[in-house]
Formats: sequence, structure tokens, C-alpha cells
Amino acid sequence: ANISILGVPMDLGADRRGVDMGPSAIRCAGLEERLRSLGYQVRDLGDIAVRRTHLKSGGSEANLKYLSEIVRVNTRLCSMVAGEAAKGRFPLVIGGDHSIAIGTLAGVSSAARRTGVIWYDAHGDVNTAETSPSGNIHGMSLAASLGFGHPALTQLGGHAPKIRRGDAVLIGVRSLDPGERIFLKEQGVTVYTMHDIDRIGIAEAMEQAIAIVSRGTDRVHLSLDLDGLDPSEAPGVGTPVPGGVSLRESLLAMEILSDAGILTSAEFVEVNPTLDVVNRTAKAAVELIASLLGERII
Ligand code: DIR
Ligand code: MN
Ligand code: MN
Ligand code: MN
Repeated sequence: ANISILGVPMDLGADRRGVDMGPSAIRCAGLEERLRSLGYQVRDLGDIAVRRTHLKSGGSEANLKYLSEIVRVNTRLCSMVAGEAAKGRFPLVIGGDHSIAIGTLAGVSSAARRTGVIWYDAHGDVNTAETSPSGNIHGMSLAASLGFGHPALTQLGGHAPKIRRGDAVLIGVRSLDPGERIFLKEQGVTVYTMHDIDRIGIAEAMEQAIAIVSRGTDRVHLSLDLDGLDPSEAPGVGTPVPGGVSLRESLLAMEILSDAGILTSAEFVEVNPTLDVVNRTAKAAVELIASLLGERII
């Protein structure tokens, strides 16, 4: 199989500097060589340019910081991801803040009949401008992909929603804003919180998630926010939340997903090297990607 790596050095969605260096840190941790050693034909398409000059945090839209540049970058990302997927290649997107999931999901879903998504994250990312306490679009990307929020985000790439509410599963959740709790309950989105993972184990949670996202779909995407992992093992993230999934459990989760043979694209986001300890979080990302793409001990 063939893999296309796409970097998106975006930090506007988190409104915090540093996560723009995530793609570079993940490359430095040896991503490309690791994938080659697994037998893949790898093409690194480089980074999509993100403009920071001219930017004011306000803009014309209330509580949607940097909306216009985030839409511009995601539109470009959408068409590149769609192009790689159309060639039968596996798009591997590295971020960058989690707002880039809007473009990735727009791209992978453009040619699909129906797309499932596993959202591995400490957070729900189901805010809208109306519910967000921060105005940061990285906390709105799953909602936008489900068809909720500003039309510039929901209609990005020309179709909405990208994902049906029954085709998304959240894993590792332990921090939700009040409006997100209401949204997830009202929409009936399946959520495996840390409580659930502690009770049933990560393996069972993943098996159930895989069954849900693969039923009736022709594509499955993994969107993994490194803050889903415990901050003791992935400290280089902008919004760490204690009590997360261990690296060991996360490697098992990736292996189970890999063995299911359903995955057609993935993204790894929110690595912030300025908050990291000797590139530990980027290295964790590379370990996870290797497990996800078939690396095994024996
Ligand atoms: C918070 C933080 N729920 C927000 N979200 C983060 O700003 O909407 N998501 N960090 O990954
Ligand atoms: Mn985040
Ligand atoms: Mn998060
Ligand atoms: Mn996130």
C-alpha cells in the first residue's frame, strides 16, 4: 500500500503558538523511515502553508477565532486529501491543531458513500460558536463534521454533513463543556469515557467502536488528538487533562484497529514541541502510527 504524508502547521484553531511545529517534530521523530521499514511506499507532500501575518484574533465572526484563515487552509487540505484518496493512497495527516480534522474529513468523505470516524481525544470537540467557552475552532471540529456550526465550516468542501452521528465514536473522553454534554446526549453519539475504558478495558472499547464505525460505511478515519493519552506520557500538548489513556493501552488500541483492516485514513494532531520533553510526544505519535500501520513485535 501507499501512504501520503501531509503536514498542516496550523495553530490558529488552538489560539496558542507551538502546535504549528507539530509536523516538524513528528518528522524529526523518524516517521518516514519508520513507514518505509514497514514496506510502504511513502510520499511526503510537505506542509500546507498557513498565514499568520495580517491576523487579528477577532475577525468579523463572533466566537470563531481566525475563521477565515482556518477555512482557507482546510479547503486546501480537503482537496489534497481528496486527491490522494482518489489515487488509492492512504492519507496520513500530521498537525497542527485539531481544527484540521474539518478539512481531512471533508476530503476523505468527498468520494465516499459513507465515512465512519474514531475520535481519540480527552475532549469532545463538539462545541459550536454558541457553546464554546474559548472561541477556539479546534474544539468545534467534530461538531462541524457532523453538520453543526458555522456554514463556512460545515459546508467546507461542498457537502454536509461529512459524518452521520451514528458513524462517529469518541474514545478517551474526560473533559466536556456543558454544551458538549447536551449535544452528545441529544445526538446519541457513542462515547467511551475514561470511566468506560477503566471498566471494560481499551480492547473491548476499541472492538465495540470498530463495529459501530464500520457498519454500513465504506471508509473509516482515525482522528487522534495526542491529549487523549495521559499527559505523563504525552506532555507536549496545549490542553493536558490528567487521567488519560496510557501509551501502552493506546498502542494496543492502534493494533486492534490495524488488525480490523478497515482503516482508510488517519491524522495525528495537537503535538506542541514547545511544551514537550525531548520530543517525547512526537515520538509517541510515531510509535502509535507504526502500530496502526502494522508494526508488530514478532
Ligand atoms: C475546550 C478545549 N473544550 C474548547 N478543547 C480542546 O476550547 O472547546 N480540544 N482542547 O482538543
Ligand atoms: Mn485540543
Ligand atoms: Mn483534545
Ligand atoms: Mn481534539
